Amino acid sequence: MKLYDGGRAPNPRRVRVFLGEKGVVVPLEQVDLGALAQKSPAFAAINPLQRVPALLLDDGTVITESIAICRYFEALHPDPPLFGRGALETALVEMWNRRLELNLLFPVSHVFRNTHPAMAKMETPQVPAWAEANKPRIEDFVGIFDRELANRRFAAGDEFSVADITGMIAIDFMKPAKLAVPEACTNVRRWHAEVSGRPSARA
Ligand SMILES: N[C@@H](CCC(=O)N[C@@H](CS)C(=O)NCC(=O)O)C(=O)O
Repeated sequence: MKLYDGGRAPNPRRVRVFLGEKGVVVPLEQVDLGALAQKSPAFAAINPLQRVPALLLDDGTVITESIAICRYFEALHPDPPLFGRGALETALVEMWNRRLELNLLFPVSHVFRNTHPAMAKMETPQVPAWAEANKPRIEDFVGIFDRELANRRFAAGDEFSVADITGMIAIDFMKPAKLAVPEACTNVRRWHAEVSGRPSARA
């Protein structure tokens, strides 16, 4: 088994943090995104979408999509449960993970990819107007999330879950995208400080 990793990029980090929470060690192979190694014929043969992370199993099966990879390890190593326990908790974790992906991680990624000069070769064409269009959406969602966090410790409830990993990484990714959590969003700030203080977050 081998995990194709991408250094500081947010999606591979989601998987590394998840593995850290599980205490599972998987051999990593770095794909140098800066050198566009993801576009090489060798890596495109592994993932035709030319994105990381990608998990190569011993029988040659390749799993891509960060959450699909996390689900694979969740099934192999159920403790601690990071996708929830029981029908309701599982649904709420799924809901919040999806909300944090669609309304935070992806929009922040759109801002970064469409404005940062280093992304010009990956995001073709860069559309600065699309970055601008996403900024108010991010601010709106951070406000909604802040109000939600007034009533609970973690993104989906009282237990840490994969939704916290997605959310924490999305907030971290705001920095290179030149975005910031408003000062007034004290619940998001409290939650982010707690989640990013976990040892797994160093991944
Ligand atoms: N939906 C995929 C997204 C993967 C993705 O976009 N990975 C980025 C790094 S965070 C990448 O490989 N980018 C390379 C490129 O855009 O050429 C997932 O959840 O894993």
